[in-house]
Amino acid sequence: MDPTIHILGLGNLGKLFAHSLATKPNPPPLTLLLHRPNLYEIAKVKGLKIGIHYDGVWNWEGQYNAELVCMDDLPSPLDIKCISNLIVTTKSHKTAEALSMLKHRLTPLSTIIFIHNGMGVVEEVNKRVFPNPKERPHYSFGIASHGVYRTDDFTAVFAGHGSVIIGNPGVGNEKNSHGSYLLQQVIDSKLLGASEVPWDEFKLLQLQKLAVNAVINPLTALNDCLNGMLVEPSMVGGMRSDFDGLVSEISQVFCSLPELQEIPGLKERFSRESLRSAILNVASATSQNRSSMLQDVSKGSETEIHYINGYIVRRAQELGIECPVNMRMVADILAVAAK
Ligand code: KPL
Repeated sequence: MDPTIHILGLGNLGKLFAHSLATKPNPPPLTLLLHRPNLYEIAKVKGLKIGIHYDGVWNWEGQYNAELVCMDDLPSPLDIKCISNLIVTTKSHKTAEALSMLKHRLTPLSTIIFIHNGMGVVEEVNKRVFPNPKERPHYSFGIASHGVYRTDDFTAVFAGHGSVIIGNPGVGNEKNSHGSYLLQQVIDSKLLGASEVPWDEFKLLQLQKLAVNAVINPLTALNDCLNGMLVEPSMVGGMRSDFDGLVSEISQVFCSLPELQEIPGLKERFSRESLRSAILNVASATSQNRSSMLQDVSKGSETEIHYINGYIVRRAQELGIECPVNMRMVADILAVAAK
């Protein structure tokens, strides 16, 4: 098997993953897949370097062990070798489109780790890119709770140390050995603080992360504040009541999801109190960070709202549950983004 790890998406998390893998002892060969031709040109001229600022130190490791591929310049599919290991860190709304450009290089023997905010992306990838289940690569998933913000195209600040939790779907809680090389490389790169959990537990943690993003991201984007504002006693009244409304709606939806009813402890995990403390813990650990949605809104970029609060609203509608605060967050973020 080709040990090269490809990374698709050189946003904040893509940079952090590239940096973490490239600076581990015995780094794997890395290929960063750039799909913006202007970025590709800059990297070609200046050499590909990724800088991450963390713990008060500017970590600039010089030239990375990476080969650059511009997807716009890809030769015909027959000339291209297959990708065995792929980490996808594109934004939720860009993932299906970006993967469709790599479809001819992915086989059922390839492993993809999807790292993104929100839910509903894989369903879209299956529908648009791999409609035939027999042609699908093996999918694994990662939940990243690190706070990272962009300084320029190739540099970022690692503002809040969180973790990466990996889930690899197997049968029930049995481990699936497919993709173990890629998962191990990620787990071994200490900076990422990555660990694997059983699949049922992963599904709960994925929803918990969705709840974190569904509260922190729109509230910080609409109120133009750092994540830490959510743990401040001075949090303004409107923001506080939206916080409470979101937590209460999300708790009701998650506790009613039919696919989770067999998992023991569901109601306790997604009680209002548990969700509230999980959200406040992340807001406190990433207090100095500007959430990804605030960064998107400030840059005038498309946000991931359809995959975060939008996903919760869609699931609530299927279940006949009212979610007025989540609906308002979707509408308000779309309105701010349209300005
Ligand atoms: O995932 C994040 C995001 O900004 O999207 C958190 C964890 C809230 C960190 O800012």
